[in-house]
Order: sequence, then structure tokens, then C-alpha cells
Amino acid sequence: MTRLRFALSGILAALAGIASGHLVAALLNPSASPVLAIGSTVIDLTPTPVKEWAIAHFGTSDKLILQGSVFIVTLVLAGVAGILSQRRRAVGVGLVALLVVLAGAAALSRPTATALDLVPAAVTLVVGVVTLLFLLRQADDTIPRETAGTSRRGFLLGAGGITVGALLVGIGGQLMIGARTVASIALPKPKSPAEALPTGLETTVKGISPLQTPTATFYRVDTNLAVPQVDLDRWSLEIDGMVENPFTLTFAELSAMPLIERDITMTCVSNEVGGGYVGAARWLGVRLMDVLDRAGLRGRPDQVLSTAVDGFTISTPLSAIQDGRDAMIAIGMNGTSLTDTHGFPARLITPGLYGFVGATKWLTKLTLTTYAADQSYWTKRQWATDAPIKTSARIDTPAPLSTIPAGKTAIGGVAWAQHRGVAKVQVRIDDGDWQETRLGPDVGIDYWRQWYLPWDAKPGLHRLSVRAVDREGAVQTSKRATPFPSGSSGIQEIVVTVS
Ligand SMILES: Nc1nc2c(c(=O)[nH]1)N[C@H]1C(S)=C(S)[C@@H](COP(=O)(O)O)O[C@H]1N2
Ligand SMILES: [Mo]
Repeated sequence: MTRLRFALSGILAALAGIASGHLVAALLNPSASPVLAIGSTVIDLTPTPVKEWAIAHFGTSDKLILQGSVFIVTLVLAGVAGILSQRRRAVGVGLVALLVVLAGAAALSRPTATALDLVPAAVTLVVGVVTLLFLLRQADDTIPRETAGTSRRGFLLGAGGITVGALLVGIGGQLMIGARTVASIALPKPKSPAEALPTGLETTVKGISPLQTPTATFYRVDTNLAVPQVDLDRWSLEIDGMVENPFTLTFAELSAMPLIERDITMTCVSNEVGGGYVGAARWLGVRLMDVLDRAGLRGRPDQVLSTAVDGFTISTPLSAIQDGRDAMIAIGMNGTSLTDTHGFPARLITPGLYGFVGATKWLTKLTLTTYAADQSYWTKRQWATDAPIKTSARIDTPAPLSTIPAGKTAIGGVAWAQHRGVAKVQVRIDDGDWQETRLGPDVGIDYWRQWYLPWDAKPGLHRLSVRAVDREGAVQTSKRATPFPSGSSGIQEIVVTVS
């Protein structure tokens, strides 16, 4: 079983190296961690259909699954390197070194990489190679020992120690990365506040989404394996491109501008009909037009290309920003400063457009440009350039495929048709007619609307469908579309058992 020992040597060396690199990255810059750097590069290189499939099937765990796969593939390759080094040590060591060089290259290829990001890869290399050489010595039966059996015991002891050590170091690094969060900061009061939020239907209809989504449960979608942690003192917002006066704002300068407070429902283009990538929050921020007016447009730009601190870009049609909607640079969400997962310290919010065309998190630059001259992260990957959110209604209660007791109950949920507004929500039970539901409070055309229909449920299997009608009279389409390239459509239909 010598071969197994050699394979194990490779795997454990990789494990020890990766864990050490992860811990060092946790201290310096999480995204430079070897596994995270390779993972991020894989995300960027993944073809659009595969990415869409992963988001649809794995949801928010897509990142976990990706990281796990990168990790497993690395360990398999390291095992092969270990086996090869039974014949020729240099081959195994060379392969391990190559793996690390790839991780280092991935870290350096991140748009905001600095030379410091090579440190985790260097640590990985040193720890990996030293561990490999140590284990190979122990694994090798051909090296003469004083007593038989010493080598096996030595190998097992060494391997066990390294496994425990690597797990502790790796988990320690992971916990440190997870524990890094930005502190909430005090923000000025809005010059244009939103009205007090009315009481939502959640107080009376059990199981319905609350009128305002708590920040802690607000969906999160981005390409980042490690959440960017922005240092406020080093952050700035730059406005450049086709403008008369390019300028840069510090956070203090930005938050000193007149603030507006608005209730806006956000939706991700990857949301499937009936899905959970939608959330409603109260945003505090600076009107985007105020900033653009200060810069003064030059020539005929047609898009605002926004850049995040990690180099990620989004393009937003200038016409949407200019049409009077409350497009803003948000610095607050639901009464506090932004959390790091939702874009601290500043992000774009564009009512009526899907997040990938108007909601740049960790915003650091706004460039006035044209679609002919520049493309952004998702538009380079063939997603739509102009993507208004499609009208959609969702059933929150009863849950799909659930069993509920017969008798008086309610069918309820939320519906959205941002920037057009929801006029009606209709429910169909089995093959019956579309029935008008009762609507929750009206919080404006950019916000979702809660709805419910009292239902005297009779025993048996029932099909429930829902659709919304916007204030322009357009009925939610029953035509099915996948999220790619401009958002899903179709009508949600669920089945429940009444017993
Ligand atoms: N920097 C950055 N901003 C981003 C993204 C991203 O990947 N990186 N994803 C966008 C997408 S697809 C959506 S739907 C929204 C989600 O915002 P949330 O995570 O706060 O809900 O952020 C947008 N802004
Ligand atoms: Mo999205």
C-alpha cells in the first residue's frame, strides 16, 4: 500500500499548504486565498448558461458548491502528484508547485490585486512543499531504518498530525474570514424622508412575506466568494468619462449631499417564477442625477458604467436614470448603513431595473460612456443591456406541495411590477375563474404589494395559480421564459393537499 501513502502525502501536503494560505489570506485579504482566488477566476470564466444553471439549481449555495469542487479537484491532482513522486520526487514537487503558481496567478489576475496578494500563495508553496518532502521521506520504504515498522508508524503519526493541524489552521482562517464585518456607522437624516411604513398584512395573514424584508434575510447575489471589506478612510467615489467636470467624493462629502429615503423592491434577473431573489427595503441615499448634474454631461453618453471596488462592472441605461425615477447612490438600508454583504459603503439602486443592470454594490466609480464603447461584466456575457423588471406574483402561503387542514384559510403572497405599480392580483383555484384578491397597503409603484384571498379549503388536491396586473392594465404574461437573458416570466402554479 505504498502507493496509497504517496497519494496521501500529496493530498495532505496540498491540504496543509492551502490551509496555511487561507489563514494568511484571512489576515491580509480574503480574496487572495488560493481556493478563493481560483474559485473567483472559475466564476469569471464559466460560460453564462452554466452560471445560470448553477444559480438556478444551487441558489445561494452555488458559491459553496463551487469552492468545494475547486477544493476536491485540487486534492485529487495533489494525490496524483504524490503518486508520481514515488518514481521521481521532482515531478511531484513540480506539480504541487504548479498548482500553487496557478493559485498565485489567479490571485494576481483579480482586478484589484496588489503584490501583497502573492503572500498567501507563497505561504501555500512553502508549507506544501516542505510537508510533501517530509511525508515522502516517511512514506518511502526504500530508505533504510533501524527497525522495521518505524516508517509506517512514522508516516501515520506525521500524516495524522498534519491532518489535524491543517484542519485547525484552515477552519481558523475560514472563521476569521466569516467574522470580518464592517461596523455600522451613523448617517445623516434624509432631506426627503419616506412616509412611515404602514402595517403590513404579515400581522394578519400567517406565512406572508413581511412588507419590509429584514436586512438579515434580504437575498444576496454577487460574484464574490469573499465579501469585500471596504475601509471607509480609503474609499472614494470617482465620476469620470463623458463629463465636463470629473470629480471624486469622499464618503463624508457624499453623505453631506441632500439625502432621499425611498422604499424600493429589488429583484434579481436570476429569480425564477415563484423564487426568492426579491426583497423590499428602505434605502437612504443621494439622487444619482444630483451627482451627474454636478459633473455635467459632455457629448452623448448613453450608459452609466459603474465599477465596484473589486473591479466588477455594471452598465445602466442613462435614459432610465434621467427619466425621473429615484435612481440613487444608497448608503443606508432599513435604517442603518449598508452591511458589507449589501455593498458597504455605497451602492446603486435603480427602481424598476433588475439588480445586474442597476444595483452595483461596493460602488467606487461612475463612468459616463456609451454602449458602443464599453461593456460590463454581464453584458459581455450576453445578458440584456436594458432589463426592466417583469411583473410577477408569488404565492408565499400555503407552501407548494404542503398539506393543510380543511376549512377557512388564506392564500397569500407578494406581487411586484416595479415602476409601473401593481393594480390587481388574481388567484385561480383548480380550473375556476381568476378571482380578485385583497391587496395590502400601497407603498408606491416601485414597491411590491402584499395580497391574500380568503379560502374555504375543501379536502383533496388543489392547484393554485396567481398573476398580477400592473397599473397600465398589462396582465402578467403566462408565456414562460428562462432568466437568461432578461428575466424569467410565466405564472406560478402550485399544488397543495387539503386533508
Ligand atoms: N459589485 C457587485 N455588485 C452587484 C453584483 C455583483 O456581483 N457585484 N450583483 C448584482 C446583482 S445580479 C443583484 S441581483 C444585486 C443583488 O443585491 P443584494 O445582494 O444586495 O440583494 O446586486 C447587484 N450588484
Ligand atoms: Mo441579479
